[in-house]
Amino acid sequence: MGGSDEYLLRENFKMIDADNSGIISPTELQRALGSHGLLFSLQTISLLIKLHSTRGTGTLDFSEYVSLNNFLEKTQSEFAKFDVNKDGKLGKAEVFRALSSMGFGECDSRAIEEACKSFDPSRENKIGVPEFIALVLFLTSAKKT
Ligand SMILES: [Ca+2]
Ligand SMILES: [Ca+2]
Repeated sequence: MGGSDEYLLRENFKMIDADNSGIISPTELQRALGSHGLLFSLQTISLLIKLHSTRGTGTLDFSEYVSLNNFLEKTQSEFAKFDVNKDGKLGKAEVFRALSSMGFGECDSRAIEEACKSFDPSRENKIGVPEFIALVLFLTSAKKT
């Protein structure tokens, strides 16, 4: 991570930490991601925090935020790489390819298919970025338990 990256991350952290408490709460994170078009339920936000918080407090300090930010950037860039027609959606085949490139290839394909279905709110066999992130989160937490 370069110096300017760290500066930017610190600025972002301060912006998200609306009440200046030095930590990011679930609602602060939900609001910040929502303003970037990433709308998540508080349940998904809690999972997102849980998987990146080493302190287990349900909140994020700066280093935990950096780890969460890396996860979001990596997941979004994988999404973009596999969204060949750039419509902001991944079809089922593209989701499978993206997931296996992210190391979920060994997951049971039926389990992935079921998960795809449950993260496909419009039932058109396509998911957008927030659903894809939620799906990766779900698979990551399933892998850990
Ligand atoms: Ca705060
Ligand atoms: Ca697409």
